[in-house]
Amino acid sequence: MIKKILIANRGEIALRIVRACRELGIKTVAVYSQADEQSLHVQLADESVCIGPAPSKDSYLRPDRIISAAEITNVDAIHPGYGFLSENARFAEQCEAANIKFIGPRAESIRLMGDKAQARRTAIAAKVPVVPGSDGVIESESEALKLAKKIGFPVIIKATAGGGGKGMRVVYNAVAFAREYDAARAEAEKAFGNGSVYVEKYIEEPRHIEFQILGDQHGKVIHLGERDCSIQRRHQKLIEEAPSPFLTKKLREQMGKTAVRLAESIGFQNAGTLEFLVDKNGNYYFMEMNTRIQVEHAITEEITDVDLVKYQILIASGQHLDLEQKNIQITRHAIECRINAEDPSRNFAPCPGAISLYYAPGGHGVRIDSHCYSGYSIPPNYDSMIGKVITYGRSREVAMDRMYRALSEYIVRGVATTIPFSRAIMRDPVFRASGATTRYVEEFMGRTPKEAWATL
Ligand code: MV4
Repeated sequence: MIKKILIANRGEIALRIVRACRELGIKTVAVYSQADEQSLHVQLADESVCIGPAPSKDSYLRPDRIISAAEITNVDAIHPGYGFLSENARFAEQCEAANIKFIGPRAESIRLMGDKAQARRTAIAAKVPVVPGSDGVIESESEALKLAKKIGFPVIIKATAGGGGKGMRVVYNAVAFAREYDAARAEAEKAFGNGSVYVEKYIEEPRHIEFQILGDQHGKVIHLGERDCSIQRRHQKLIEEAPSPFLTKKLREQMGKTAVRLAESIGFQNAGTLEFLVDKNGNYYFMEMNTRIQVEHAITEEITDVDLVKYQILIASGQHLDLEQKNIQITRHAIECRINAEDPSRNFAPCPGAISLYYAPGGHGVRIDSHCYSGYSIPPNYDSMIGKVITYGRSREVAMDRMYRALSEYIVRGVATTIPFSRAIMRDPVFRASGATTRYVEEFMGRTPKEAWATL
């Protein structure tokens, strides 16, 4: 049994993990950088260890320091949260080598899914639909162009080591191809130290729909429905909801089965997410798999009443998954708005600094996952998320109206936030009619001046 866990993360997810541990009767150890001495996760954990100076590369990204902290405090397991070392296969191996459980998938699964071209091949082998494209890495520009002509323009060039849209280029015709191919390679080389790319048919205005899965160490895999994450800006998700207003019951069942089949085919253990693009005709294509708990996991928890972080811990301790697919019922609708210290009217520029006054909303159907409080200072070294507002209810309409109400009572003074932006979207007729594709934010900003937000 796991008795004590080190949380290799910060911010709201560190708190989220402390909460799951408390309910399971497990002791917690927080690690923190010098910039995070005042953080709530340090206050709320049973013990804490400083692991270095503010920059992530000298603290939260240092496997050696984290494992030393784990050894000193004698923990049984490490929970990596999201970001930082959560999808670092080497770190997972180092934990196991130090006889500390890594709360996540086996290193082999992390490595496999971390390579996008290999993930694609694995999907094809499991008869999971993928976007038409290359079978693996492309070695030369002429080979790439030949393939682009075969699958038909527009095409998208992607970095094998990619993620977050880096090293990605959309190409509309053969004339532009050479330039974009070189640009994608150079960008990938710079960002990941790996310039290899592959080519796919470009799906225009898709929806981003992802399935949550849980797999135990005994071969059982279930899914917990989908999340619609189409509302993004520059590959940063801003608003997510579950279930997707776009999926039919039939499509949901089909995609869920597909997600489980792919996870089973690699013997996947713990919590994971399979991302799909869905086109306007309801064709779906596997994109990539995230082998960690995600920021937006809470909306799945609220529609299924399954505590995903608790299950991550129970699975890592070797327990059999006591959930059956047929008992996973979705009876509610949930929406999440990520609230960032960013100024939407200044191109979403980050605004770190001191929060002079903080008051979080509450009431029926509202969940706040945040590490902030009055007097807390947001360090400039990490992401700018202040917290997540999750609202839920018996219909999408109720969840949207509740979100509008909750955002109206959220007080964050001292820094600019995305609260007014998210609030305006809750009243936007296009969003309310569930018409959001991945181009939505750009389109919304183009037709809605900031002065109009408060009057929507
Ligand atoms: C695509 C695509 C269209 N066609 N692939 C963006 C990040 C990475 N996870 C995959 N991405 C895309 N891949 C094909 N073949 C469009 C995107 C895309 C996107 C996907 C999900 C959410 C927002 C997006 C915004 C721009 C592009």
